[in-house]
Amino acid sequence: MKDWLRFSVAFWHSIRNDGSDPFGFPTKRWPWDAAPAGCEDPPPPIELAKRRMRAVFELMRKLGVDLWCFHDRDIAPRGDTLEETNANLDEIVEYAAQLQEGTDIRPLWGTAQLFAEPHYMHGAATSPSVDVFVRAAAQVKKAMDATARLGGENFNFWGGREGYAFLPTTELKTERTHAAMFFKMARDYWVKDLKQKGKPLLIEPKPQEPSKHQYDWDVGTTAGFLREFGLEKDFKLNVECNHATLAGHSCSHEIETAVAMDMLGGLDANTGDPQVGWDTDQFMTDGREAALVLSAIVRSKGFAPGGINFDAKTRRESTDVNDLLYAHIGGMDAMANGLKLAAKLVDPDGALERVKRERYSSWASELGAKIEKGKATLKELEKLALEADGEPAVGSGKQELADNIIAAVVG
Ligand code: XLS
Ligand code: NI
Ligand code: NI
Repeated sequence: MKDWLRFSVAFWHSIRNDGSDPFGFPTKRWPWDAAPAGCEDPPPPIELAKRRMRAVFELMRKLGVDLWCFHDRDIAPRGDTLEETNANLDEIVEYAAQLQEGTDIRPLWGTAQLFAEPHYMHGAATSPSVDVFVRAAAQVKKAMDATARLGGENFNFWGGREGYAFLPTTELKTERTHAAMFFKMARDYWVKDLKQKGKPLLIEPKPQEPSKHQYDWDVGTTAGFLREFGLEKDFKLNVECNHATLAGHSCSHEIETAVAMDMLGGLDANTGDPQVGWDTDQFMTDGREAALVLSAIVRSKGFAPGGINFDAKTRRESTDVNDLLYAHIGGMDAMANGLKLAAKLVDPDGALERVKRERYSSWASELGAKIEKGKATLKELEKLALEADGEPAVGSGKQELADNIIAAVVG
């Protein structure tokens, strides 16, 4: 199970989530953010950053999880200049490297936070300002250095503002091309300069939020984009369940699509709320959802060196530090149960696979193989159709039977 369920803790949701939302102030006061006992003033930002780093390592130790994910800006404080910001990041990365020493802990992935600063308001790689593009490139280079230094298994791109807020003033073709050039430079740096070949770069599709439209809308769109610009060999996709539902898909749909295109690189395991229209990033606890998500992953034989990142947060009203433990334990249990059920669902001798095989059984013929190999012609098939008696043979979809089989396994 450990090999299949390569869990990762998200630094931003676990350590930096203060419970604030667009309508409310912070609700959570974490012990690692408070001033130490007997001390009025909070410690200087770099010391606070180290306390937070110790806190995430303590959380990982307690959970028995040895992978973590971070944005450059959640782990280290900004300075007054880019140089100072970089120096802060270097100091924290070295500190994290020390904490990692002698353990199996390493990042599943690092990423650059290219969406929070005011200068990224129009986007980063897709900003109309070339100066902003340059700043974003510098930030990605540094975040890649940090990820490689810590032995990260992947580097992820999630571009919350890489899209548009207002189409009439947007040069869509220009912006998409700029994004592709940005990814090319990042790929070259990761593969050639940092020699990280074999550690896939990831793109995490999301349809919108915070931008009105993101160019990497969903798996299919992003895979098409990568192929359009010849980037499909070096990038894989990090599917996030809540992003799938925002795009009008199920999480299993996104995983199955990525698997079909041989592009599954990882999972941001979370779930949304059917009554709330945004990325609520809740821990996935629904057994059926977990089983279907895991079946898609098992069918694809897993995704190492990718993993399952808990890109999920405790709710605004959950203010105890123990809630973080309950949340991760629940999330891990749901995945573990899901894996057991998935093993039954995908069993080649199991009832569901039998239904599936039966649906496609007519293709297990000489003619089927010929068509699949691209060796048949329309003329030849027309001749066959004219020769055939009556209507073409087509069987029942057996969906009710399949529903019952799934219900019997998943409960
Ligand atoms: C936001 C994304 C983000 C990425 C990392 O919706 O899920 O958390 O995973 O930037
Ligand atoms: Ni995510
Ligand atoms: Ni998200």
